[in-house]
Amino acid sequence: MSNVKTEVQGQVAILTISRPKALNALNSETLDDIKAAFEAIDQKEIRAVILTGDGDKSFVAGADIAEMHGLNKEQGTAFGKKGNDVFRYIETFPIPVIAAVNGYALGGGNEICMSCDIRLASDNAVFGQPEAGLGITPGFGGTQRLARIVAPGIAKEIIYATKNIKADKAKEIGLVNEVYPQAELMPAALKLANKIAANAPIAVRECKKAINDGLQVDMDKAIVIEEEAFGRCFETADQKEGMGAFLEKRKDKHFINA
Ligand code: DAK
Repeated sequence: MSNVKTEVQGQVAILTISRPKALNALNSETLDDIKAAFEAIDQKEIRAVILTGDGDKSFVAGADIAEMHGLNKEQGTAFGKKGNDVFRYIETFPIPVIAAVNGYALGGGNEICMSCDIRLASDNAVFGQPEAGLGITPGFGGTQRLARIVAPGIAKEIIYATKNIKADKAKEIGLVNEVYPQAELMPAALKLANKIAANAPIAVRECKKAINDGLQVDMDKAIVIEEEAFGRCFETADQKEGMGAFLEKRKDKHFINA
């Protein structure tokens, strides 16, 4: 049985990591289940994905400490690679992914939400990288993504001092976009996902790729990435539809993902 539940609401897929006995901690099986759940998404129909955790206490309480405890160097490296592959798969998934962080997002939990495009949080969410206190470094991209999302000095304080931060502070430092009362988190995530889904899907995918790829290179190369993405949009029916609707003063637009 999978530790990830998938629900489809219109053009939005909701993936819920569900391993309640360990506060949704990521063991190898759950990492495989997350990858499988993303692979099963119908990329023609679905236009936005929401990733959340089961229950109202924890998004993901980290990588599974019980599983990691007895690993040797080779096994530790293999476990880290498995997690990194899954997280990179999410980061480069063509469709935008919103993390709805509904409680603890510690260690691998913070790292998986940082692989998503946008983070929304409930007011009980707690973010942190406790690894240094466990005798390890963050292993699923935490040292790299946190320092790119928030100021490097803030990332260093969170990682070196294993300083957990609450939702409001996470918003203040730009780690999350918005904070909601627990009951309002999923409605807000769905509202945002539907707003994304209403736009031209190929254009949205091109935006995701251009932003992600452009951040890895210098501005001259980044601008070329954008020019090429912009050009490709003119091969699509959706560009004709989007601009046609404006010129015809039509409110209803029918993007066909082509
Ligand atoms: N792993 C395994 N089990 C966990 C867990 C985790 N990360 N977090 C919680 N659980 C389990 C608890 O053991 C407990 O199980 P039972 O005792 O009931 O069997 C159950 O979930 C409920 O937890 P608590 O009783 O502790 O609940 P509390 O409300 O008292 O506390 C808490 C909630 C989230 C503050 C606490 O559970 C906690 O501190 N959990 C650990 C958080 C943590 O340190 N997470 C970071 C894990 S390290 C790498 C790749 C990846 C990583 C590192 C290296 N390479 C190999 C390169 C990533 C590392 C991490 O993520």
